[in-house]
Amino acid sequence: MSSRSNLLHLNRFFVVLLAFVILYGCKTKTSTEQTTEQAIPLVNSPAFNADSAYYFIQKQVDFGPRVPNTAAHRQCGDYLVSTLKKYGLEVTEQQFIATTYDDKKLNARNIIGSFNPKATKRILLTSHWDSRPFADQDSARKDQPVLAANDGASGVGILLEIARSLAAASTKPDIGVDIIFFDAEDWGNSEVAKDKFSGYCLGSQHWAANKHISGYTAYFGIPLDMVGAKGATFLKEGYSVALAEGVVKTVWDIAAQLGYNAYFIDQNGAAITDDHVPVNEVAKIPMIDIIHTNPENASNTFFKDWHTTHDTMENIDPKTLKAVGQTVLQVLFQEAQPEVM
Ligand code: AHN
Ligand code: ZN
Repeated sequence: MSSRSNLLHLNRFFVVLLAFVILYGCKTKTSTEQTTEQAIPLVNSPAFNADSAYYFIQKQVDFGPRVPNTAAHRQCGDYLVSTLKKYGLEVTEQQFIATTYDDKKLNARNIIGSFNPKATKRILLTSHWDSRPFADQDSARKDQPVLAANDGASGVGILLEIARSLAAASTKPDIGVDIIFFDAEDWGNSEVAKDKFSGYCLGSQHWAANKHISGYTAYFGIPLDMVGAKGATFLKEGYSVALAEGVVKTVWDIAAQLGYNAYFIDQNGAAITDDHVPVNEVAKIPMIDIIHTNPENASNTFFKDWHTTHDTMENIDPKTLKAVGQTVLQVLFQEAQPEVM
């Protein structure tokens, strides 16, 4: 070997050594960052009362299916308005006529309750409160309405309990919270309806185009959809990850820190057309969906009794309500903290 090639080899040795030092340096830095991240302290938040949330679900189900243009729907809507008022939230009712994919006109009502209405930093929490008019996934009674204990009432029940618990908190979080119960979410039909939402999400589409306060915005938003089934799994929903990945990470990290990682699965799931999509696209508010979906190889996309007459109270598990309710409550109290840089 010539002395010139020896020199080259020596150079190469130093290049490799340098690369190793840099890589090792970076790796150490990464693991330090991860350690710091896990150490973000959870601030005190009230204990979420899952039995109370369960009671709020039962109350809705007791009206019967809350199908638009029925007495049960009107009565349940009135109950939601009076309950939000009872807990001191400022309530706005947004009445509108929704046109369904099969050209029916619905007397629809979005119900909005605001906690701390003057605060500038606001979090938007939503659920749909209507029941599906037809149990098309049922093996037998396909034209019956759905009782919608999970697909509707569960999210509303958790949000009513969050309203109650904000009102009762000894130290109120210094943040604004808007709870919207969207109407007419579930009159969809992905086989027949030709529009981009397959007939779903009529209330959220209306609100996104006609916000209850002009110029309204929020730091971010979260709908809760089918959040009460036993053993529910919440995968990271596709549109949420595409449109608001940082919010997904915040929420799933907090859930994991609270010990709810068996519910909030660290895995990407299907993209679901839901109330967060119009709010993201039209109202331009980053919004993620907490929705029960199963891994792609499972036999159902959603919970077992989805859009059947078996979507009843028997499937509602207070343990699931606790995991979701405590996580969302913790998110609110975390966001109320002043930023530490
Ligand atoms: C679709 O099936 C396309 N979206 C489901 C939205 C939904 C229905 N959420 C509750 N029920
Ligand atoms: Zn549904």
